[in-house]
Amino acid sequence: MKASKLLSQLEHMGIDTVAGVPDSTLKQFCDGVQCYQGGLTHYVAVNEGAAVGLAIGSYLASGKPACVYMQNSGIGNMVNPLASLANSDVYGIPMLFIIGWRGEPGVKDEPQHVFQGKVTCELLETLAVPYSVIDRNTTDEEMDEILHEADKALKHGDQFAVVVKKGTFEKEEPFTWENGNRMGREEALEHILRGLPRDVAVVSTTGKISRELYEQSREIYGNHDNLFMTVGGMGHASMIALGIAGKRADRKVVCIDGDGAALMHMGVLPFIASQAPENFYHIVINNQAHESVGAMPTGCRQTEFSQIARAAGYRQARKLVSMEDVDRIGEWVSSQAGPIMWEIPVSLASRADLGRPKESARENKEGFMKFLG
Ligand SMILES: Cc1ncc(C[n+]2csc(CCOP(=O)(O)OP(=O)(O)O)c2C)c(N)n1
Repeated sequence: MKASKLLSQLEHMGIDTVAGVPDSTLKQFCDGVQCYQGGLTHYVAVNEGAAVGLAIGSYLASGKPACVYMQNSGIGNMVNPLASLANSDVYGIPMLFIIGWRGEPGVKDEPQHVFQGKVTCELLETLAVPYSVIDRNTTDEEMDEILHEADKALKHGDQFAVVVKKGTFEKEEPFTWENGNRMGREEALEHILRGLPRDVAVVSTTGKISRELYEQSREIYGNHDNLFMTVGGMGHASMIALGIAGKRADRKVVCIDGDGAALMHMGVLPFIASQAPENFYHIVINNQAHESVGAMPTGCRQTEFSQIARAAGYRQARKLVSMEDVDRIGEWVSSQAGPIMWEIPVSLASRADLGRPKESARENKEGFMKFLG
């Protein structure tokens, strides 16, 4: 199936807005939205609940339903505005969901996708969202039939979901862009790890940042026991780090976040500042993109995380643009009290042969808890 064709079919159904958070299963769809020449308004939202909010507002203003796309892990973020606002027992706001299905039962996937994948269809049923599942064998006629059903639901003020299996969308012209930064992300992470004292606990965000830190930790330290990888729960790494820092005043805790993840639940920044944990350090690796799932730009490329952290009340916040400064992070962690944020602008590159954690998530949890002692 071609994303460009689906998008023009959506437009013919009267949909005028597309909002969502990118996903690797939907990479071609996301590229298609970026390159689409038609009349759709597109927002890359900060989280999936925000995308539902945009869809509601857009409908109120135009009377036209919106399409909301996401990875199935984003269903959790959208439940509240869907169940408490859009559902037909409340306002009855029509919208069409395009949901990438990671962790489909029977298909090997990473641990964070297994349970979410198992309950994806049940969750939609519980949320009273009728759905159809599509894959690479779905024919044009079948898709027309699905969109006909979707159209009926939308006309009725209801929602409808299309659940998309891996490999459904054909490769088309990919959307490419540059952010203008020169420092490589993995190189910056390597330099951070080399500089940090060995007893520092590191909590890393969802996506390739964790995978790169995993490989670099094993390379540099010979193990990765100091690393807790927030493999799912995107946007929650800093609260996990704060939870550790609050319990363990004897440990310094460094959260290594992504810009997309930091944007997802940004209210945590003033919260961290108000807790004022002296042993907490926050590094935001900023490539202005959701690089891990296909490098789609975030909807807020202009964001200066260090300025926001300063305004939120962090003790210090700085943007580090040279590797010499990145090399000093370890020294600053040792000598200066947190909360401190360092924002590091990096390029969009990543390694094609980047590995994934070899141990189970539980084994990694146990290794980390043993490290904390
Ligand atoms: C709630 C939720 N929505 C979407 C995803 C899919 N996802 C995994 S990593 C990622 C991108 C993370 O972007 P960023 O934090 O900027 O890090 P980068 O990949 O650019 O290094 C996305 C969108 C997810 N895991 N969870």
